[in-house]
Amino acid sequence: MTELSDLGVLGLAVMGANLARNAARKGFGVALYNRHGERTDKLVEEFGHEGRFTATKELKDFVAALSKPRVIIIMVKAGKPVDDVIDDLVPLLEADDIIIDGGNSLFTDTNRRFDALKDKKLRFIGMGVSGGEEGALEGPSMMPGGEHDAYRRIEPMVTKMAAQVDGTPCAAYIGVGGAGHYVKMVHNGIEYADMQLITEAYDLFKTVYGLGAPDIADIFEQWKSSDLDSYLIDITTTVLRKQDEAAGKPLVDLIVDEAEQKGTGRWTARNALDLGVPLTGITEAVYARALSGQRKLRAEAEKILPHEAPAQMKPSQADIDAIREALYASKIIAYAQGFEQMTAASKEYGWDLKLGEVATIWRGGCIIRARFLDRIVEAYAKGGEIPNLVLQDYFRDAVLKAEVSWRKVVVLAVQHGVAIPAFSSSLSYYDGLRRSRGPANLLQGLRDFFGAHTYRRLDKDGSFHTRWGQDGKEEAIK
Ligand code: NBP
Repeated sequence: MTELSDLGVLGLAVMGANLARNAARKGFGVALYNRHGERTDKLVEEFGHEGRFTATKELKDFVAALSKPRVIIIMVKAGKPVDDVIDDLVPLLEADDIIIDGGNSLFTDTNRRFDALKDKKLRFIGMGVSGGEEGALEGPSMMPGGEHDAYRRIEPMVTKMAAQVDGTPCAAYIGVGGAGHYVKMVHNGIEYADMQLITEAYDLFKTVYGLGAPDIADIFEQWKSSDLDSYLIDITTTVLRKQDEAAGKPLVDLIVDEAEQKGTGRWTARNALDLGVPLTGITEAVYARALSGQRKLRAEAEKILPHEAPAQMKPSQADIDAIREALYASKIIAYAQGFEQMTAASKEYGWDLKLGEVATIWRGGCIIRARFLDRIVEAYAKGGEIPNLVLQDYFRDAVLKAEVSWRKVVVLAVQHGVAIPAFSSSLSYYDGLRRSRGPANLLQGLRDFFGAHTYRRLDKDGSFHTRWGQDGKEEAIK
């Protein structure tokens, strides 16, 4: 009789196949199943020598190949496929078996599945997995949410499979229900902002200074030894350097300028609206992708609304440094907003998120891994509530240091007609944040004028309404 497997992986496209290989390489026996069996065959054919795999073609054989209580990771397309797979699995499972959804599911779907499976005495873990194809194989960042004792059972496996930074695994229990998928969603939102900021810096070098991709790659290379050092900055240099040999041009110049999105950025922005958290950086990044998708409209608009190309000059080192500082300050804002959103969500949904641990497990394996995350870990290690990271010493000093450059770069872009929604909205947010008295007093007056919505006063307690269109007298509202 073949030995039972420690783990089942269902769904063997890029992520599932690589997670299965990761687990097998770490010594776990892995049962494999995919709806279309060809993927299973291919995996075993190419990588079967890497560990102890049990390939199955029927779901009942897959379940029977697992030691009890069973642990199954499903890695299928988010949405209905996850529900379909769970519906097929449930009749074959027994009390206390664990289903882990490792895909990018919407956290509210995870909450729903968690409750439904709890009623059936099954354990459900919604686990965010970040790191893409390579991370899944070499060690991703893993964000599991569900019942804590269910997590305890998978902890030895998950912490072994995860990336390790300074001996610490990039996996930690996040919270009940959909907490793990929520944190992964915000991770992806931050990833949207990070990438948008990189493309805005690229556009400034390209459009204002007329640099070609290889020269811009050299600048990003320089930045790898700065506070900006991160996986995304690193791969930016590689993408910019890639030549299309046949065309004799940088590949990036041949790629269509339409960004696609699978939804996690949009979900993050939508949830921030629900929570009332100002999430300008990530939201602008989502809108920028939407505008990029209107390619035909943009081509039409360019003809009707022509813009003179800026006179291009070579950037000085000071110009390059200014863009780096503007990028860094805007990045701080995007992270501060994302962490503020998780703080609000933790209260709203009763999760008790440990944000220092979240920053810790994002230091390796995941797409936003960066030197910068150590600073966030340090800020949370001091203890106490952090209403906004920008007010913490390190980040305050960094934005203050960058402020002059940040303004200069935003002005430069505006003067030259280069769209920099993430740079400029981050600066506007910063300017709004650091003023104890903003202009919403007028807004409240207007709301009271047309809708009798009332306002509060600085000099008196209570709510008030002015009879603007009648006798102009103010009345106190009980
Ligand atoms: P995909 O998201 O492309 O999904 C393909 C897999 O889903 C295949 O195994 C496919 O089976 C299976 N599937 C579908 Br589609 N409908 C199914 C159904 N009704 N029943 C059973 N299986 C079904 O795969 P992926 O890119 O590996 O991503 C998997 C998950 O991980 C997704 O949620 C994704 O968002 C998330 N994720 C992806 C990345 C990344 O870098 N790609 C990173 C982090 C997280 P088939 O072969 O039979 O069609």
